[in-house]
Amino acid sequence: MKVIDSHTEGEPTRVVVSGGPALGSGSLKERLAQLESHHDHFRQSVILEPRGSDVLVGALLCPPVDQRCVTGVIFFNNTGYLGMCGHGALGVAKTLQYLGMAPESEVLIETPVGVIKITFDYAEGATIENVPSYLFKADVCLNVKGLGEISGDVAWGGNWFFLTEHAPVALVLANCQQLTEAAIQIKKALMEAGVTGIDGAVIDHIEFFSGAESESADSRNFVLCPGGAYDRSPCGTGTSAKMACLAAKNQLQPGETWVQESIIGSRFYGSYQWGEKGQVIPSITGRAYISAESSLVFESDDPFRHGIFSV
Ligand code: PYC
Repeated sequence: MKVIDSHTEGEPTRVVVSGGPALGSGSLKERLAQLESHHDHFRQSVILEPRGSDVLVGALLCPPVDQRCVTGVIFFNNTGYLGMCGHGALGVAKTLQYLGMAPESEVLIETPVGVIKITFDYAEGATIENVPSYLFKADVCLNVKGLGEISGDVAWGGNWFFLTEHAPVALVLANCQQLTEAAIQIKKALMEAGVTGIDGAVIDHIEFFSGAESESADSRNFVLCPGGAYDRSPCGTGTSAKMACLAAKNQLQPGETWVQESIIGSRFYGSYQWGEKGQVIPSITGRAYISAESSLVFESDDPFRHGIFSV
């Protein structure tokens, strides 16, 4: 199995270029379902230790249904599948460029939640135009163990987010453990209170915000991903969800730049245009770097060829 590893502003992506399972010719949503029900060991063996890690996001390239797209992409992580992944799409963009699969300065890729436009900007990396994003529930009040009463917004940015400024400690790397524990308690409180996204969708990303460390950024975030790892990048779908909230509250105008700083100090540059029905079309610019080009080997007598499972 051939893979290309990259990181986008610190967050790693592993693109499976060849050797993945055959998933038929259905829609990307159907192929994701096929992957999940019949080939989940593929995801586990690529992402889990000893070949991967909890931080890694995988991206399986497959033929697109929409012929305008250069490829289809299914994103996955240590616990399951992601409809969309912003840093991952920027990692895919860099990989396509590296492989010579992006001959134009603008290409489209197809994900299970929609088509993503990538624009290559050689100074700044690449820009993705994300799926339509929106604020779903504003000022949701929660009683959270260890935090007490807090409030935040529920928004869609390609994944479901709970966004809050009520972090228990400063958003610095040294506090990652406390931030992770607090985010897990928020996730539990959301479940207990029955707060969900549309159609009962689980809110599986928790995002804390504070002022930025750098004067030239607008905000700093800490994002807990569904598998329990925090995002080293400012999170593309999380920044999209944030801009959707700011737009709905008239705090960010269309075309205005929003500089989102991550917990490690890396940055995404975001902006949006209004889409249909009060939704926004976010654009996220960030840099990705290739870190490895390799073959994954699965020996038949390797007891951990499908990964090491934590209970
Ligand atoms: O950049 O959208 C993102 C993302 C989601 C999970 C990890 N990164």
